[in-house]
Amino acid sequence: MKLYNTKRGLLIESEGKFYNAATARLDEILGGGDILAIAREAVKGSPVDTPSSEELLAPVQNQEVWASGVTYYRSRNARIEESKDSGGGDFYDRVYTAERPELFFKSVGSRVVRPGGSVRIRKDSKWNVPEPELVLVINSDGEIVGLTVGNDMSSRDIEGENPLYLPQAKVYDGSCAIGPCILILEGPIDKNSAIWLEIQRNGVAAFEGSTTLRELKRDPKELVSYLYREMTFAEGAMLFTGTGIVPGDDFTLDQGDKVLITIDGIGTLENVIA
Ligand code: DO4
Ligand code: MG
Repeated sequence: MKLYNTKRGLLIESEGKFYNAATARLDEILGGGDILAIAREAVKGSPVDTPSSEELLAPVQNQEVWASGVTYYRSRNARIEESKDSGGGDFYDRVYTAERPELFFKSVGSRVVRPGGSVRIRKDSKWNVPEPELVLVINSDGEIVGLTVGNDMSSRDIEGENPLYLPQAKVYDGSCAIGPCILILEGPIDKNSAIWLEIQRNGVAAFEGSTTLRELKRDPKELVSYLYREMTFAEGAMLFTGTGIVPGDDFTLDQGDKVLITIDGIGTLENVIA
């Protein structure tokens, strides 16, 4: 079952049909509710109209959005390459092999871009990529109760100039998109799931790549345990798990590019570069 946040409120999708969720707020569901029980109850009702793409909102309310970094070998290598002139590369190898993961703050819920909305490139950056990532939906008890798709927009030139510039490379208006829905977990995460990235320019594929969750070096539960180690999240949290797909060093995003990120079993997050 999947949960959609829409202009009509929360909807549950089951076997292609949509149902109203009795509890209207994700904050309540992730802050002490039982997402699976709420979904099971919802599908006992009568089906409602399928939401149009214009009705979709990002499946996040007051949750903080955090991100993990350098959790795939491809990400380690790309960062080492982009920071070779600043001497920052060693940091990335060290965090890739360290016990403690890299975690950074990405967005407040209100800044997250909706599915179909526009993500942005910073005006003071010349080298930009989308980062297609599995996003963990975590309740206030630190349990992973769902999965969604995220785009961790990143300015590679700013990040490569100095590792201390990471927050500026990663956190700005329009840098974080999540959606289209939350896959409600009813069992373990399927490590065979693939993540696909397609970037279209003028309607033609300018970049295509894929990876699978088998390439993710860290256990999602381990990432969550570090995030929740010294912080409470009364309304739950969202945690990006890192990117395993980075376009070649000669690629940068352009205005008007369309970014499509698909994760098996969840769906496709589509955004245009403003
Ligand atoms: O360390 C820099 C950011 C890493 C990141 O966002 C990723 O690996 O996905
Ligand atoms: Mg990332």
